[in-house]
Amino acid sequence: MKKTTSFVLATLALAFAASASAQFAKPDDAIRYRKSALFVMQQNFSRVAAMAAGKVPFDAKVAAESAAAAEFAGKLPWAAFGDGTDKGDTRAKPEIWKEHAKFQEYADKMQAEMSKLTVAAKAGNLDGVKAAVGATGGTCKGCHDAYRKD
Ligand code: ASC
Repeated sequence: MKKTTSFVLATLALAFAASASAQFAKPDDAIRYRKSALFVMQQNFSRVAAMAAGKVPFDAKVAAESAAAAEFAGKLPWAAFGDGTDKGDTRAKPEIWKEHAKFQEYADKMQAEMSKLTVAAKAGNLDGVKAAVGATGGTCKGCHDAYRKD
C-alpha cells in the first residue's frame, strides 16, 4: 500500500514536472516568461509599497487591485525554472537547479506573504498593508540574496 502510494505520487510529480516545462517551446521562452511574470508582480507590488511608505496617498481600491494582480503574477514564474533553463539571458544562480526544493520554499514563502497583502489591502487596512509589504519585501530580498546574481 505504502509502495503503491509512493509510486502514484512519484508518477504525479513527474507528470506535473513534464507539463510544467512542456508549456515552453524553448528555454528562452521560459526565461522570458518568468522574467515577465516577476516584472508584472514587482510593478504591482511596488505600487502598493509606495502607498505603504507614504510616497503616494493610500488608495484602497488601487491597492487591492494591485495586490491581487501581484499575488496572481507571483504564482506564475516557478513553473518556468525547469531543466535546461539555467543558461541564457538570466541572473538566476545555478544553485536553483541544484537545490530546487529549497528554492521552491522561498517561492512559497513569498506567495504566502503576498496573499496576506491582498487580504489587508482588500480590507482597506493601511497598518496591515504596511506590515504585509514589509514581510513580502523581505521574502523578495531573501530570495534575491540567495539565488540572484547582481
Ligand atoms: C521591490 C522589488 C524588490 C523588493 C525588495 C524588497 O519592490 O523590486 O526586489 O521590493 O527590494 O526589499
